[in-house]
Parts: sequence; C-alpha cells; structure tokens
Amino acid sequence: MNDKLYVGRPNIGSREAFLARVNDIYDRRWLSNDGPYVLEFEATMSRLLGVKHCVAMCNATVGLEIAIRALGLTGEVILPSFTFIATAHALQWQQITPVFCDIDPLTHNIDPSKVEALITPRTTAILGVHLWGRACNVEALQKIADRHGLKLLFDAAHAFACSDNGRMIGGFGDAEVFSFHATKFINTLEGGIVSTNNDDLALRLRQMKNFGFTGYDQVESIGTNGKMNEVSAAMGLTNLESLDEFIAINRAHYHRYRERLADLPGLTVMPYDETWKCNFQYIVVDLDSEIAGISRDELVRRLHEQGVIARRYFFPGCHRMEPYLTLNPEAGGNLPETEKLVQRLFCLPTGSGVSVADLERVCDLIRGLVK
Ligand code: T4K
Repeated sequence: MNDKLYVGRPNIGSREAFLARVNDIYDRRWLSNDGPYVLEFEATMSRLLGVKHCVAMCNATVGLEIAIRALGLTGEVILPSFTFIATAHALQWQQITPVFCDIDPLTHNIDPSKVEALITPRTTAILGVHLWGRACNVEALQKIADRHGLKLLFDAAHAFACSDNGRMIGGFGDAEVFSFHATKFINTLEGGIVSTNNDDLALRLRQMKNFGFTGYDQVESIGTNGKMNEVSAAMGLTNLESLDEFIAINRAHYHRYRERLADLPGLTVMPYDETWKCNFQYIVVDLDSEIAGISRDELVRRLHEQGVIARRYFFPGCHRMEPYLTLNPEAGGNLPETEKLVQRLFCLPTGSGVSVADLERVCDLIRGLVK
C-alpha cells in the first residue's frame, strides 16, 4: 500500500515534538474539554488568521453543523454543488434544504451573479466554499447577503493559510469553517475550527460544542459534543511548526507539475494566483478529453493501475448524490458549469509525502497517456 501515491497523503511534522507533547498530556491527565493544547491551538489560529475567535471542533463537518445552528439558519441555504458532500450534508442533517447554485468556470467557486435568482422567502443564508483554497468572491456575496438580510457562512475547509488579496481567509462573512482532517494541508488527525469576529456567536459556538453547558450543572440551550481533544491539538501545534516547509514543498510541486505538463494538448494544471497567500494543497488538472485523446476517467483509471491514486474531486457533484438526487432530480439543469467541470477535473498527489522522483514518475506516466 505504501508504494502507492495518494492524493491526501498527510503532511506530518516532527515526530519528536509530537511525542513530547503526548508525554505532557500523559503527565497532565487532561485529555479533552478545553485542555491547554486546545487553548494554545485556538490562540495560535486566531493570530495566524487575524480573527478574534477560533473555536476548535472535532472535525469541520460538525463545525459546519454547529455554525449553521448557532447562526439560527432554517429553511433554505444557497451553496455550490461543486464541493465535498459534507457541505450539503451539514445543512440537510438539520432539515435545511440545500439549494445548489452554479459555479464560475474560472474560479470553480459559487457564481455570485447566479445567487439572487435562487433567493426565496425561505432563504436564510449563503454558504460559500473557498474551493482548493481559492477565495470566493467574498465582496459580491457579502453585498447580496446584506441586500437580502441573509447570513453569510464560508466552508474554508481547503483554505487554511490562504488569503483573498491582502486579507487572510478566516474573518469573512459571519463565520468560516476550516478542516484539519488528516488529508488537509495542516492536520490535527481529525479536527476543525470555526472562526468569527462576532463575540456573541463565538460564545454560542463554545456552548453548543459542549452540550449547551454554561457552567457546572447548567445547560441553557441545546448542544452537542463537538470538542477537539488534546492529542489532536498536539498534532496541530506540531504540524504548524512545519507550516512554511509544507507550503514550500507544495509550491515547488505545483511549479514542477505546471512545467512538466505545460505542453500537453488539452491538459491544464489549474493556476493559483501567487499574489495571494496560498497553500497549494491541491494539484487540480482540467482535461479536455477530445483534444487530449483520452477521457478523464480512462486517464485516472490508468494512473490507478500504476499505483497513482489520482482523485476525481468533486465528482459527480452533490446534486447527483443522495439524498439530493432523489429530492431534486432536475437540479443539474440549473448547473451547466458544474455539470461540465465534474467531467473534466481530477487531482494529483502532492504534499510532503510525495518526493520529486515520485512527481517525475507521475508526470512521465501522464505524458505517456496524453497524445
Ligand atoms: N468541506 C469541504 C470542502 C471538504 O473538502 C471537507 C473534507 C469537509 C467540508 C469536511 O471536513 P472534515 O469533517 O473531514 O474535517 C477526504 C477527507 O476525508 C475529507 O476530509 C476531505 N474533505 C475530502 C476532500 O477528502 P475522501 O472520501 O476522499 O477520503 P479517503 O478516505 O478516500 O482519503 C483520501 C485519500 O487520502 C486516500 O486516497 C488515501 C489518503 N489518506 C487518507 C487518510 C485518512 C492517507 O494517505 N492517510 C490517511 O490517514 O475524503
């Protein structure tokens, strides 16, 4: 298994630093419930993102669910279909209808010009996704939200250490939700944070992730268990010590992929705007199969045969997965750009688990498959 190359292979920092922290956890016997490492992780995140509050969670899906609840969302919420299924599930799980909006084919993010037509009296929010770490058109979405009295939430699962122009992602809208899952650029094994500049919202998030407790034996509202544990925070703090190194590796891999695959007909490695801060976490390839002489799925299949586990993120789009397909089988009719893109894109392995030699092998394989 280990000789295979996976998209999503974790970046891991110093073993010694992590184990030293785990030793501390043993000594302290403080394992969860706002332990010292979780508090340090939250404070570090607030500083890095330039945001007032970062509330650590057990994962981003639960973080989204809690943020949605803490913001009082109901009815319908507008979001892209071109995202990981968790974005839609976090709404549907709470009986809120996800209303899928088409994307901008250049940015792959929700297209603000298509949002207003989807607003109904039941709409309570827009949920943007900063896909691949590239910021949504935050300004346009905020204007629409303000005009219609809607909340604005961002799924920033991919966007840690990324910026929109000069501002770090983390302080936009009412709140933003980051993932630190194993496959993410910085991981806490499993984990996430919700970031916000709103004091009241931060307090509600903190209470909701801890069963609604407001003090010993005192529960004032419904809550769940969304807490991050100490080992996760220890992993996060350790990995953050290698943040610059991980970005440098990702950036170098990205440039090498762009260089080696530049001349292939019908194939483009998606560009990042390097005037913005960027984690280069995903190497996203757009394939025009007619020009390339091979279909996307055949190319991915042939790579898998050679042990390169490329991924068709985010195929086939949430609207074609259940329960959304059954609830609205016609949704695809309003999502022409999404429908096109899900047939064309795939992701290649990168990160600190991929060596330069691995990367050259992946490029050689692709060069041999595309005419
Ligand atoms: N919103 C967005 C936009 C997201 O992308 C995600 C998560 C979320 C919300 C929710 O965040 P969390 O609740 O997870 O914090 C994976 C991840 O499980 C998922 O977290 C991530 N997005 C998504 C993009 O990728 P799958 O279904 O592709 O997982 P899986 O098991 O196929 O793993 C992916 C690859 O990673 C495998 O090829 C092997 C490799 N891998 C994985 C793990 C866990 C490793 O090499 N080592 C590992 O420990 O969803």
